[in-house]
Amino acid sequence: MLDKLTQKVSDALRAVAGKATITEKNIDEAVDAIKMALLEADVNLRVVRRFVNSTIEEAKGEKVLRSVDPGQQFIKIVHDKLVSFLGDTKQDLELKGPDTISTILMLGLQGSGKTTSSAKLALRLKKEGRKPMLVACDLVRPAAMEQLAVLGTQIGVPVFKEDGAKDSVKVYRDASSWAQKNMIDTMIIDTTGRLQIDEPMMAELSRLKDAARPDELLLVADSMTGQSAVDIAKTFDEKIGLTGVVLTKFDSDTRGGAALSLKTITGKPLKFVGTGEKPEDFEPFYPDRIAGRILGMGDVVSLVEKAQEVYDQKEAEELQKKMEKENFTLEDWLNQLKSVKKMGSLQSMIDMIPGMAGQVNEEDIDKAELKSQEAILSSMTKKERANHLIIGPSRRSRIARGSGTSVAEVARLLKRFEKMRTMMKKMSKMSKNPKSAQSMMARMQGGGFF
Ligand SMILES: Nc1nc2c(ncn2[C@@H]2O[C@H](COP(=O)(O)OP(=O)(O)O)[C@@H](O)[C@H]2O)c(=O)[nH]1
Ligand SMILES: [Mg+2]
Repeated sequence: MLDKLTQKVSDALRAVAGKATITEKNIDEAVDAIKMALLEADVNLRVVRRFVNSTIEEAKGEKVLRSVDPGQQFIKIVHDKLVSFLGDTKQDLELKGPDTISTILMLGLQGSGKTTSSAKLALRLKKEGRKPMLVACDLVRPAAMEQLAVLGTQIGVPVFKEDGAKDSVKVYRDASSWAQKNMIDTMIIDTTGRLQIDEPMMAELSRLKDAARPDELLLVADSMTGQSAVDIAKTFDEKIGLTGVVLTKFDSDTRGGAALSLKTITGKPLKFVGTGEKPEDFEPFYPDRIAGRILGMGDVVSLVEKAQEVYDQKEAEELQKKMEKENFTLEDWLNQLKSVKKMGSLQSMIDMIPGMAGQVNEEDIDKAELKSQEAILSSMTKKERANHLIIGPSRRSRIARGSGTSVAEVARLLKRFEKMRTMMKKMSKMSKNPKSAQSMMARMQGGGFF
């Protein structure tokens, strides 16, 4: 994902990263290299220009050139610019509450990934506790209805289709009454696409939009098509109106031109990315995470800074020693859980770790699980936390009762703890530096070890 772009941008940044002083010339050179990288990535020219001008202006300000660590400051500026071009923050769907039916219209050209994305979105909403249904309004190709039906069965979401139907508005209306009878709260409508934008398609989609009055109009666009994805989004927005974009095949997009240009050119947020062919391969679009990935270095510095607010250096060193000696205890684990909570969202932690950004989503981390872990650990006595080996069956059942969990959960936590200790030992051998030990800890937290 975005490999080519990352390579070029991180090369450019590396040239200034460690410098004790940087000159205007250094900045010009770095910005120039990034500009070339963006152009090669098929980023829209207007976007590139804007990026270059604003970065240079800010980077040449007093703050950077005179700062203690100008290289880092410069990287931060580039990072923040990228985030802003990618759309600043994650944009959620705006759906109604579960007592009213929300409607999502999926639009896009043939082959862009509409049908696949409809199913992916349905699966995601289902996991969030909604009751979605899929509506087959691509009436042009009979195979399209069948494809949706197969996907629906696969993910356990009902699919409404009318074989031989000619009018998508009628299909929508029938689906809508079926939805009401069946306590559905979200209708996801898969629509007709053509190889190219044409009037009949737009007219049909317009009619469907007027009938369905959707809460979300999502354009599904193929990221591999670069600028043409952006042009298509622009046209759809002008003709039909969009609330957001789903960028598919992001797994194969090495360049990132569409992702970087979309928001600036169309004004519409990227809401999701498709990252593979399976129904699970679908993620919300996090601008900061993507920016971090493009920079290719993870924001180790701010991770450390953030961690530093909570941990003082001594504590970190002690922790490191403990990890080395393998006497990391349950007590330490509990402290760790508490301090991660203090540090803010897990996601922001995960995203700052090099190599982890984008690989672990906060959604993948079971927050309830973290809570129950904390409950279990808190229900132990200090003595038990200092030495987990004394926790036999009767202690286990007392802890389970005290924490409102089960003996099996307590046993699982202890097992995990053993595994963690082994992992930690390995990791601490890899790095003798307490700061990186902290990031390892966070990494394990993100990786579901805690
Ligand atoms: N690698 C990858 N393939 C995708 C993704 N989304 C869709 N596809 C594939 O793209 C092709 C077209 O998808 P489809 O949903 O049928 O497109 P539609 O014509 O717009 O409905 C299929 O082979 C999908 O498996 C994605 O995010 N990543
Ligand atoms: Mg389709």
